[in-house]
Amino acid sequence: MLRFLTAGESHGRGLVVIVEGLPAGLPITVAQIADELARRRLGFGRGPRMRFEADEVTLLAGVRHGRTLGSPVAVEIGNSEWERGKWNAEMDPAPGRTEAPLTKPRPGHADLAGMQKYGFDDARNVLERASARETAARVAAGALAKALLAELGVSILSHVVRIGDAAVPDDMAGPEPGALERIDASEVRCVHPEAEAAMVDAIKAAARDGDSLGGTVEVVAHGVPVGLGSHVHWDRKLDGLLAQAFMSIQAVKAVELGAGVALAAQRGSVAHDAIGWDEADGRYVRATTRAGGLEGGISTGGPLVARVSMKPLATLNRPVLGTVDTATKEATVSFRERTDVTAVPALGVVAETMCALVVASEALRKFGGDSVGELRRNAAGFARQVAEQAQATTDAVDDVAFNWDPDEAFRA
Ligand code: EPS
Repeated sequence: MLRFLTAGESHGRGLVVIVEGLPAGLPITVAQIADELARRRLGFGRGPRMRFEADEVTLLAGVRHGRTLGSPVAVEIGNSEWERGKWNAEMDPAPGRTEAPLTKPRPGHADLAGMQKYGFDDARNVLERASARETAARVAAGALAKALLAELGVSILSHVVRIGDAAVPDDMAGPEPGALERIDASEVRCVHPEAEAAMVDAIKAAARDGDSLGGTVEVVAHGVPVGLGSHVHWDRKLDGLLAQAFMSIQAVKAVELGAGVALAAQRGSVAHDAIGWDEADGRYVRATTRAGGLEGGISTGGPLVARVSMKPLATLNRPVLGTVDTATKEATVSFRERTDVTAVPALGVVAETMCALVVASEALRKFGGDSVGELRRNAAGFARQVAEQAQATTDAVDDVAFNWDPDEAFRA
């Protein structure tokens, strides 16, 4: 199991993440973490902050001479503006008060519900933590999870399939393993050139209007071993764990696994992934990924495929959303803040992160091990067991426990 905790406010001194459960011996460098953080800042449509925010990374604990020690890994990410003194007074931890409380909560943000829940009269006390800045800390943790998964031959990528009303064709094939560089080279992280151009146009149009756009990313994990997650209990199902993790990302409103929603409209005879036997490789195969690589909450060994959708950001450059000033109760429009037109390209990187953290955690639960070598040995041993089981032919069907005979069942 892998656990992680983040702390930090958007305009505070910085963010911290502690990751517990990583085995010893995993190669980790600051550059690896910084590269992932830089990917998260990519994307046409992001606001001014992403241009100057440098994501200053410090490995505080848990790594020595480039390898994990098996102890908790702590990473600090400094906020550039703190260094420049811009927010030091406003976000000072020392006793004091603000001269400019935010009292015009944005509909769609955590502002008002958070003020009510915590008894605040300043929305900043809520928004500083609700901000998607927190995802930088998650992405640092995700870089560690990805490094662990690489040891098991698992790679995770994402690409943008929709921004506003601009989308890739429904039947577009998902990108192959190793396509990440090509995806990141696109300014909206979209691999379909026409859709990419339409997305850029949509962002420009929304920017002109001071508006914001939501969208959808697809996350694909290649090389996930069969057998992660379990059908035996609700909180062990890998599909449920992934859905929770994706839904926890700021502004996400929908998660779809495999063909998801479309399956609801289809007949059972065409909605599933038929199982075949590959004689040459001696393994079971599926030509389709309608189930998203998950059956009964267990990974099937095929690619994991998920789509994650976010709503348009609630902070607008031209505030038009109706709200109430909580100090005067007068009708007004929500406060204006520096913001992004869209963060959908960054959502892909954050969704990769959450997928990596969940899959790495489940891989550690199944294979265990205190060192990377032990983990790899255990995973290889299980892969061998699965291959041997697949090869073994059943001598006498009657001897197989729990064998379900459809003829028998329908006669009853
Ligand atoms: C955000 C508002 C903007 C975004 C921010 C999320 O921040 P600021 O108000 O400082 O310009 O840039 O995203 C990040 C800081 C980030 O690192 O992703 C919000 O209101 O959630």
